[in-house]
Amino acid sequence: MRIDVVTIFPAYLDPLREALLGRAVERGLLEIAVHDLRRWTHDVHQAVDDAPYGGGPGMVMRPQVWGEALDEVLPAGPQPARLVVPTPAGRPFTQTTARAWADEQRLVFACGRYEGIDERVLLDARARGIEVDEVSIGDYVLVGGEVAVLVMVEAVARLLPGVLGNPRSAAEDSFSDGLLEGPSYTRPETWRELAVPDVLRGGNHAAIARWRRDRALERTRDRRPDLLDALPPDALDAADRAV
Ligand code: 6GU
Repeated sequence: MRIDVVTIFPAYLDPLREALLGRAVERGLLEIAVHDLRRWTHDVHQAVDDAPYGGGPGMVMRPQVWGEALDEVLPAGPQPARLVVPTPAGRPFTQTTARAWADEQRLVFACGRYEGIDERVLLDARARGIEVDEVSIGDYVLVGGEVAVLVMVEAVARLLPGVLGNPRSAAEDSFSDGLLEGPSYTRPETWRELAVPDVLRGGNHAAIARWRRDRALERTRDRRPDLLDALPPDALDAADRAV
């Protein structure tokens, strides 16, 4: 997969070169290019924003600059990229979104600052056949899209083949079965007088699976009852319902 990010703060995306993602880039599993939006300005002040039509607070990012940037960064032709625009006014980004994007060849992220990007930039991209997703990473407001891009790229990249050491980590994590993951333990058996649950130390794999499922159900009911309500009707069996 290739990922392009256009931003006025390229250094904000430096963490994409660290740790798991950095290793994925080094191993050629993922290609990341970060572009400074100001490259596509023409005036001495390298202005990227202007006052909003209709008045109001804040500034809007100018269409000409974004238009030229996307003309260059979005590949034209047979294998189109998906354009992602992070915004608190977007559709929710979820694990389902991450899984869908992990199948793409190319993702281009357009980071807005201020009050957002002139709407015509997105209309123009869509008119040229590009799929545009405006997405939010949660119900709070960030200063710009950069941190949201870090979140989304990490969520997508760990799903790419070979990025995680053990593919079961992605297959079995929270949300894969619609539930939150329960607690985990490692050695020592007792720490500060707290013991690891007995069932995890016995070798009864069916009992361990049942215990984990029960803890996941309890935790989901406590912290995210909305997830239980959203499960398909056949997701819980009689044993699950007894928890
Ligand atoms: Cl994707 N962008 C910004 N600027 N703020 C957000 C967000 C995105 N998601 C939640 N808040």
